[in-house]
Amino acid sequence: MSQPLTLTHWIGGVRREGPVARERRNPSNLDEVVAVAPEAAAVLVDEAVAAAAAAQPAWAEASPEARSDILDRAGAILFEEREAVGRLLAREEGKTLPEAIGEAARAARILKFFAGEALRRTGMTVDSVRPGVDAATYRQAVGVFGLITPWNFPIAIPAWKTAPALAFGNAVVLKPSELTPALADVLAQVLGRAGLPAGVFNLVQGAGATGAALVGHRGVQGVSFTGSQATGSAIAAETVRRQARLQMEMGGKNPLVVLADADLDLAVRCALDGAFFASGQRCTASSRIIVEARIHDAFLERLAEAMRSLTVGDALDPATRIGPLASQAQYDKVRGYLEIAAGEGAELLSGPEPATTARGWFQPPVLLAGATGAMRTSREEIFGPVGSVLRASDYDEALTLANAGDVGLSAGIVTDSLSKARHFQRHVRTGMVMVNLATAGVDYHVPFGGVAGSSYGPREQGQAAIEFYTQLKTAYVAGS
Ligand code: UN1
Repeated sequence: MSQPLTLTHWIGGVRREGPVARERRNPSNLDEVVAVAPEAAAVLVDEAVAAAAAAQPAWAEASPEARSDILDRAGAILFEEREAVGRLLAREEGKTLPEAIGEAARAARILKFFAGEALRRTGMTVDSVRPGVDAATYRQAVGVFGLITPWNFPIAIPAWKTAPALAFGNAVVLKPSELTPALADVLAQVLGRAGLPAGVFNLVQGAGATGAALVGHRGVQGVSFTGSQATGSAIAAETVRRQARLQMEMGGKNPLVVLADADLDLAVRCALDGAFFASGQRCTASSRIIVEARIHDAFLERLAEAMRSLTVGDALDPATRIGPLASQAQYDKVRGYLEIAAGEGAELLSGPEPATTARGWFQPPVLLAGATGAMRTSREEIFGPVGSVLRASDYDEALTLANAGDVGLSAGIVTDSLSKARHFQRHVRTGMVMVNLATAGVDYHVPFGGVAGSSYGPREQGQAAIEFYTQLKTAYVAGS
């Protein structure tokens, strides 16, 4: 067992302590304290925003090459140290070690991708309708961004919001989830070691009140948030009131459609990955598995059998395929939904009991067989290793079921039919669609986001990130 980390805020390049100490325990072993983090009061948020505002103009005026080099170095450092960072991530959040190392590597690659994007802050020239006049657009930095990030991707999501903000000349104040302070601290350290000027990136640790102080701060020109719909609504009200930019991602209820002509082994792999890996704690998780009636029973049997072979246990144990849930709140929520499912008439098929005696938030994977679209567990995000299995008489009904509900992040279809795959791709109501792939596990260099209640504002990641993190200026020049 390692010694607990004593964490701080980072303001203006300096470690700052805070009065409240919050313990974060390892969800695989509640006897282990991973980190102790402070809580930023509003006055510290003020200081962080002031530090960001002071540092931002020089950062925006720096050569894009300087911004690119720093992000590239940060990516290289993080990639080099991905195993140690992944270990810490597994202990702090509960992802299995390969998943955790994968996330650290992904965060590194995001930093490197945006190192390239820093050199591509392009505009366009337009023929003015007036002779003798040139018209052009420029992209400029916006100012200070407040970033509010969740615990389920504790370094990848902070990286994918921070990297484009910095690449395009903005400064950042990050408020990570209070459940994963140590991974946010890793990002702060890596950026500092890469040579980021003091104040360009600031970190305030804390829970909801710290986030609210940041979102409501008049010195913050834009807010990017990933988390729950309830918090998202409150953030939207506040940012619209003071006309700040806003980008939000608030989860999904993602369907994976399995058609009768599917390669069933592939379909089982997609369903296992989508529904259960990362303990189902992904906004892109396949929480609704919609199966064509002709193969429903055969598929369910194979899926249940494969699920029973997934070892549930300590995130650091190499045999583990499903780590713990991240917290007691998450555990209680998932258990509550399992009771609701039983009450609504679903049949609960459970995976193996945990292969450990340690105290942790272990939840075996569960399939909810005989689920219908009307059940709460088919409509509400559970955020745990739980997959509802719904029967559809044919493709058309499967598509109708897939499109039910008021969110639309990711969707998948497993089929050998090109025409049905193409139809699904065009008609499913989501921001991301996967053919013969799981709904979760996205690339780091293409746009990410959903429709309806899943997302708000411009897309995150890839080349689309420039929309949110820059503002356009249109210039007219008359000459002779
Ligand atoms: C993925 O599926 O690879 O919070 C990423 C989440 C998403 C990220 C999912 N914003 O789960």
